[in-house]
Amino acid sequence: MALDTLLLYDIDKIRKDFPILNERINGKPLVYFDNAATTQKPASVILALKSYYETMNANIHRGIHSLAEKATAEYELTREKVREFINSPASDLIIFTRGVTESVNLVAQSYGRAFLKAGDEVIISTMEHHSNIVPWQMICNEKGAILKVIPINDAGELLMDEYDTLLSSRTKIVSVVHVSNALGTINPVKEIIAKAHEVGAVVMIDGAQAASHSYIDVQDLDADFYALSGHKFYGPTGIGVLYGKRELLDKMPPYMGGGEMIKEVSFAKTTYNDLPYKFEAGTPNIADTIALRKGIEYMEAIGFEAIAEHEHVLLAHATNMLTSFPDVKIIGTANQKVSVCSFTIEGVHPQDIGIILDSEGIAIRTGHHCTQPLMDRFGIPGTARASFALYNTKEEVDQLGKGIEKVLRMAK
Ligand code: 7TS
Repeated sequence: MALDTLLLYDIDKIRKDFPILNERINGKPLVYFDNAATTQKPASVILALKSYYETMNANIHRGIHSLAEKATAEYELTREKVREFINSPASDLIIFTRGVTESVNLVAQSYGRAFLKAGDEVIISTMEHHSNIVPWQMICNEKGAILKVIPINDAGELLMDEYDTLLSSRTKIVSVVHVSNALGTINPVKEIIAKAHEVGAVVMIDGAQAASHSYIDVQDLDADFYALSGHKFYGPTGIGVLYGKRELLDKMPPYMGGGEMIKEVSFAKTTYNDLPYKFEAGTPNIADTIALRKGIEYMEAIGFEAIAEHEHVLLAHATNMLTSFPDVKIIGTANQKVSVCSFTIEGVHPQDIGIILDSEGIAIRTGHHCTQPLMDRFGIPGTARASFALYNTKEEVDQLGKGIEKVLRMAK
């Protein structure tokens, strides 16, 4: 057992829960440091997918036969689990989507199209993922609304004074990321929300990177909308969440039309279904939704405090290791950050770093991380990014250090 994690949890036992960690890449044991892109899945999640198709595959909310009832009950159990996970006041405020991308598009296309007018303002930040930029550009262009951007400092922290000056009675929507995927910065979203509410704006939070590191409390934050991607917190791909306040979701028109989202259809008129089904047109992603519950339960069984502490040990160790190389520069040095280390190496293209590390079995992400405006802010084309999860070890971070030594030998 790794010494530093002894007090937190049995890391060797945890690693056995993730079958993929036994893989060898280019003849070396896999060191998976691309967790901000997607986390690996515990066996319980994989088993839930398999057993859904083997024992209960049926379309939900429709049949009265036993299989359909079983599948529907399991699907709705995940909604209740997500409700508990983010402390939503009710489970019908949990809408299943494909992920954060779809959740942001849903709010922009439904709320934005219905309520934005020419001259209104939407505020985002410099560190947004493209999925929290482009949907707002699209609806602002359509409506003649204006997109404003909160700047950041060199550490990768939002300039809150500048945010104050951007806010006005013209601000209708603020949409910001809770935790930056490229920098690791944890943003003061509670304060951002409170300030937006003072001018009467609604706030959407992109929680894609927050959910794997901590409990989320949408009521404490007072978030109007909160978006999640299941695959980033140990669940399957293709299933995400949009939480919204009831008074907002009630007055929003549907995003997509079709089966499931209606009460009654005639050629003259359609009446829409109640929440959350009004926003869940068509056959949903049943298997992945059911398996998502197992991912949340997995994190709960370990405990969020233990996970956060473990990841902080890794972050501190990696930060020390990276700063020991004079040619390595960490991009993103916020006071409050999660276990994401973005870095550049003087004179080496990030892609070459990724290729050389891959030859050592180490999986990291290189490039702009779907945050091109953020990369422009730092005047770089991209970074190499190592992001750590609950199953990573200090020994693996040491291997990254050896990999970087190899990069410096080969590419310089
Ligand atoms: N927002 C943030 C902060 C993200 O990190 C991502 C995905 C998304 C939104 C989009 O999530 P999706 O599930 O809808 O695709 N981020 C990354 C990443 O950092 N590397 O690959 C995907």
